[in-house]
Amino acid sequence: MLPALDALLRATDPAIADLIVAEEVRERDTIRLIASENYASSAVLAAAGSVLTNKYSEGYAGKRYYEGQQEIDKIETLAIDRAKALFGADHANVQPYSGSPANLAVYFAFLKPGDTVMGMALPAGGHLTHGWNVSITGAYFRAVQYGVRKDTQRVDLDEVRDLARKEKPKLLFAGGTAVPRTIDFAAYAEIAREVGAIFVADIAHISGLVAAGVHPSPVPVADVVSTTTHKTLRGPRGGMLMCTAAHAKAIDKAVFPGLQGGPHNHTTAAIAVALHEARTAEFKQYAAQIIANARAMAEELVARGFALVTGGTDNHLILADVTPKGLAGKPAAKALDEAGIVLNYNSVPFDPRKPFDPSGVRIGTPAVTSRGMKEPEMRQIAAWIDLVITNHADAAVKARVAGEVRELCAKFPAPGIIL
Ligand code: DSN
Repeated sequence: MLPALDALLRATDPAIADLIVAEEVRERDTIRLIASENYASSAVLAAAGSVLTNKYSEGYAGKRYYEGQQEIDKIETLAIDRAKALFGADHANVQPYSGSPANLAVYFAFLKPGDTVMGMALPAGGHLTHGWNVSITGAYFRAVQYGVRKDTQRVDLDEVRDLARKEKPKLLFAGGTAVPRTIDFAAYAEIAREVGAIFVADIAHISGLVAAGVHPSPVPVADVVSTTTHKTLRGPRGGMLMCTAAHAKAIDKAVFPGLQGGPHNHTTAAIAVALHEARTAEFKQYAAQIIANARAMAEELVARGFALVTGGTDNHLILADVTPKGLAGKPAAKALDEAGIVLNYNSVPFDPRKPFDPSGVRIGTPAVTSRGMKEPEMRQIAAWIDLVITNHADAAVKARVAGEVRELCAKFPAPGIIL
């Protein structure tokens, strides 16, 4: 935190000030490989921590339910215009509080309870809000789930088409949280068109890659595109919906007043800043490097005997079955955390183990790439992962790796961390 801000906070609440600094130290001194996390820039953090948090503004620019919107209208309009320009969308709504509310608004815009939604099953790499049974989307709607093929561990679009023809969903979701391969949005769009479904591309994980042109964009083919703003896009925690002009009214009405009250204006401003940053040549290089880094890490892990889902990656994430290394995903993640390498345990497709104690770990490169790390560092990190998993019970090995991790981190300053 900036020293002046730290002093202000500390004077009122030293307990929280200490905890924030401790978290900053953790983010500075560890290798963060959680595929959905990143380092927001100081500019994004400044907007997110501003007086905009004070303002209520239910409604949309020019049509609000509270006065005093002179600056808020301009901020939200700027964010919308930047989203439309960056992604080439007809319409953007920047008010969803995050990805799950954004997706819920899509349901509210197009479905009635009991209608059919089709999405990728969570254990195959989908998201809770794509109709998984424990989510409201699986409880209040009739959810049909597709998975991946056992032999390739990839989505079989012929199977998706057959299921869609049989089940006639009103909404078809593509995307997920553990999909290491390029998503063929055009093929999903064709299936949705054939069965009369609204096609929703959830690009939460890959929106930075899409914005930079290093992953095909669903915008030309999807009815609705849903995203978070804090993953590869590197903005604040938030959500965004983009859609064709034909669906603009339904989407806006579903977000407000359908699902949410006042938008979080500090977040809207920070999203606008992130969208501004994402237009730069530097960001395009960053996005390309995320993928180059993931590939380098995947190659090194394969060489070291890890079983990667689909055999590798096309994007920012790797899903590795660690059981061939003699350990399950959860103890592997815990041992790595002790060694300063932070990731999450994750189910792999057809996992014989339970979701709370699965076979795999998920590894993402967005955050380490934001620090400027490149292929040699990825190979080093893969070597540490191997060493720690192989010696997971050895406290000395974990302590030694944690020290080496700190030394590496010191050479690659993290955006937004001021200590
Ligand atoms: N929790 C996010 C992730 O880690 O992928 C998805 O919502």
